[in-house]
Amino acid sequence: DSGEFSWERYLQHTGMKPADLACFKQTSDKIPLDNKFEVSQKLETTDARNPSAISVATIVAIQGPRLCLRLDGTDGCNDFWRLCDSKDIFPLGTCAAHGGLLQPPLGFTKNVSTWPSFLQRTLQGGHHADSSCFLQEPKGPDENMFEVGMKLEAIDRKNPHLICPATIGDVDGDQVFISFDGWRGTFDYWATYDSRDLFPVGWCNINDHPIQQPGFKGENPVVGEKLRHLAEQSKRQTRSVTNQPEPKSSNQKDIAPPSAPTKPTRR
Ligand code: MLZ
Repeated sequence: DSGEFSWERYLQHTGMKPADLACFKQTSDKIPLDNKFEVSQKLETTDARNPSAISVATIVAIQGPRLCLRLDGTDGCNDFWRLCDSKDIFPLGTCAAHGGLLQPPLGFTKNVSTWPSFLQRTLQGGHHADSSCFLQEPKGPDENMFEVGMKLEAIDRKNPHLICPATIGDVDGDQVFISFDGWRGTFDYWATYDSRDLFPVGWCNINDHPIQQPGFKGENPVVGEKLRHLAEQSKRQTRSVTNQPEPKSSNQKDIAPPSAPTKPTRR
């Protein structure tokens, strides 16, 4: 159940600070991105698994400013997400206008020799996303300003439809280690500081995109101590004010601590 996560309470409970908007290659944490795309529209995109090739894709789902794309001629096992202000999506015709050829995608389900006729048919069917839908990608910061311990929202690359609360676990040059709160390292990864997969705290809320609850696994020793203290404190206050039995553990959901900051290994 992702609807009830509150950054405000969570930051208060954990005593940790969000990374500033200036750290991110995202436009705003106050103004939503204007996603004018619609499901079933077609566009050109770099193939997520073969980034040197440009192919035709159809928008199969939309979540806030994010588009779920399926390369035409593939079976839907390799759908991928792009922001509506991604530099990797283009109006149909862009490739040809630059003298390029649209490539058959990895995982093309038909014989490659049929690609030219398939392409012709696919371009005739369906409606094309108008060029006015495509937004300029933000410039992003010139240098890595993230610091260990800063909170953010990040795409779970193993479940790329999900955006989850995370913490900067390590910084190494232009790389940041994204550690998902409460998942004991299972989903953590290194990213460049200007990755489009990283968002400032509050981005999901402002952009009408669901955000996941932190997990319940693992424990950060420092933050954990602080959490226990806060939890004890609020329990005592609740009991002395209301003289009621201990609050139910549902409160604890908001204060799942981040996973242990074990030194990550780079892959
Ligand atoms: N269904 C999965 C989702 C985990 C998502 C974690 N994101 C950091 C699970 O429960 O394992």
